[in-house]
Amino acid sequence: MQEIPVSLLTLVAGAFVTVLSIWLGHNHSLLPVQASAQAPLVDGFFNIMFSIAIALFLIVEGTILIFVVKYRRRKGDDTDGVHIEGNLPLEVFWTAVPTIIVLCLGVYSVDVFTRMGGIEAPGHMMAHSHSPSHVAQMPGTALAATLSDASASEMEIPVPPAGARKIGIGGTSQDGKVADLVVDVTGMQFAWIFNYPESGVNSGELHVPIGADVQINLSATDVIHSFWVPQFRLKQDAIPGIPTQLRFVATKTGTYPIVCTELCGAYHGSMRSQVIVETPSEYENWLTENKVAQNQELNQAVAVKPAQLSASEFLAPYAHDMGISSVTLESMSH
Ligand SMILES: [Cu+2]
Repeated sequence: MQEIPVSLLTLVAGAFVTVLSIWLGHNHSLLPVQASAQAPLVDGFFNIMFSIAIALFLIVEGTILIFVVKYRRRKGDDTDGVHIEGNLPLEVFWTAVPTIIVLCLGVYSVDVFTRMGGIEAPGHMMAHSHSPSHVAQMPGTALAATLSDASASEMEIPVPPAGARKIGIGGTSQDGKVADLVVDVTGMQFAWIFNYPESGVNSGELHVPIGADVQINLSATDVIHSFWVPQFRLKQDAIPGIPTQLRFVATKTGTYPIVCTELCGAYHGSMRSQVIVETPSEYENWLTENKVAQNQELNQAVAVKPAQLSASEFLAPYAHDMGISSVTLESMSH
C-alpha cells in the first residue's frame, strides 16, 4: 500500500488547527459582558491572542502526543536514538515566526489603544524643544538635560502646556469634542467618591446614562488607586497629584462593579463600588432626587465647610432666621 505524503498530512493538520483555533478563539465565554463602546476593541485583540495561543497549544501538545506514540521504544530495542545536532533553517524558522507574531500584536495593540483614545495626537503630546529652560522645568529630566547638550536640536521633549497634558484613555484625542457628562472621581483609602460638578451631586456610586459620552476625571487623595470596570474593559490609575482621565460610552443598561485594582492598603480588597448604566430618564430622576436630598442636608447641616460654599450658599440657613430674602443675599454677594 502506498503511503500518504507527509507534506499533505501536515497541510491538512495545519488547516484543521487553524480553523479550530480561530473558532475556539472567537466562541468562548471567558470575558464578561460587553457594556461599553470600547469593549469590542479590546475583545477583538483578546480573541486574536487567544486564537494564537490555542494554535500553539494544539501544535506543541499534538506533536508531543504523535511522537510519544510513533517513536515509543519497541520491544527488544535497546539502541540509542539518532544523534542530531543543530538545524539552522529550522532555528531561523521558529525564531522568525514568533518575532513576526509579536510585532503584529504590538502594532495591533497600539492601534486598539489609539482608537480607544489612549494616545494623543502627536501635535498635542510632543513639542520640539530647542531651549534648555524648558528642560530644566520638567521634573525628572536630569538625563534629558544632559542629553540635550549633545543634541538639543534633535531632542523631542514632552512639554506640558498650561492646561497640562491629559493622561489616560480618551484625552484630547476626541478632536476637542466636549463630553456629554463629566464626573470627578476621587479614590481614597478605601472608597471611590463620585462628584457631578454640573449639578453638585456627590455619590458613592457612579450613575451614567446609556449612550452618553462620559468623561471621568480621576484623582487620589493618599496613594495610587486604579479604577477598573471589567464590563467596560477600561482601567486607569488614580494618582495623587497627577490628574488622569477615562472616556467611555456605556452601551448596555445594568449594574457593573467598579474595582480598585491597585493594591492600596489593608482594605484594598473592599474598595469597590458600582456603575449603574441607566436610560436617560432614569438617570435624570436619580440626579434630581439627589440634588433635592443633598440640598436639604445642606440646610440642616450643623457644621459645613465654608471653603466649599459660595457666600450665598453659606449664609442661606442664617438669612432665613434674620429675615433676609435670598434675592437680597444674591445681590449682596455680587
Ligand atoms: Cu484603592
